[in-house]
Amino acid sequence: MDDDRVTMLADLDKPGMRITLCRGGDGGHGNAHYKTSTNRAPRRSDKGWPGEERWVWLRMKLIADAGLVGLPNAGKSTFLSVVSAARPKIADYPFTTLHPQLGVVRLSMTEEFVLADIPGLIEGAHEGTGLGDRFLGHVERCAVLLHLIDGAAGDVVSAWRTIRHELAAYGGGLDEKPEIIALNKNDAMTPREASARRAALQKASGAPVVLISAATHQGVPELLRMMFDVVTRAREEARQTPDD
Ligand SMILES: Nc1nc2c(ncn2[C@@H]2O[C@H](COP(=O)(O)OP(=O)(O)OP(=O)(O)O)[C@@H](O)[C@H]2O)c(=O)[nH]1
Ligand SMILES: [Mg+2]
Repeated sequence: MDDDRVTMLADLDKPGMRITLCRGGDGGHGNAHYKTSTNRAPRRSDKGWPGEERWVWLRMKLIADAGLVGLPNAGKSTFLSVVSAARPKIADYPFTTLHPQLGVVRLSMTEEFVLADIPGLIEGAHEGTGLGDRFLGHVERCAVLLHLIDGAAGDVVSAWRTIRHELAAYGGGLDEKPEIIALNKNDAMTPREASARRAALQKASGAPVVLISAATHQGVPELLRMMFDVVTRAREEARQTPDD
């Protein structure tokens, strides 16, 4: 970004991309440059001219294939720790995760994708409540969002709506990204609670809801397969769209 923090100068989103932001100066010529057969010890030298200077703002966006979103305590970091070798901090209080974390999910020898875990969002995050929404930039480049909902924490529909609202308020196309909704902590719900909450969520979202338990791994392999399918499709589309 330019000094105004609004104008984008470049988006370096592919490996190896380069841009020139400032031209270097000219070091000038030393006296050896002016040496001739008749003037073998010239007194002349030139100073050259200075290089360009400017202020720019660098903003990092993690490049992950899939991103985890949800309220604090939904089990995002637990999920990441179960499906990858990443070892994020996990605890039963909100805002355990303070920084985004990446993990590589390996489904087979040839199938893998990168998953990003970000701090939890709460209502008003787009206005700075909680840790705010500044970490959402790290899931802007994801092909799919996994929206985790704590099934054991009461009103699952309002939990889902709160996050959807924050995604929309953040902008950046986050609310148009493919979303997979997973109701987590199945092990902590009675079967009756689980099916009622799942049905309510499906009705509210108009989309299928996967029932999982990050703790017992129940439903997790199937969910990873669903995520990988979306990632694969996005990769194929990216390959077919030539860069301009
Ligand atoms: N019973 C049960 N507990 C779970 C499950 N998944 C996570 N938990 C617990 O839920 C609590 C929160 O888990 P985290 O993974 O830290 O949640 P988070 O979404 O990363 O939370 P923040 O980083 O604060 O946004 C921890 O005590 C976990 O042990 C699950 O499937 N079943
Ligand atoms: Mg966490």
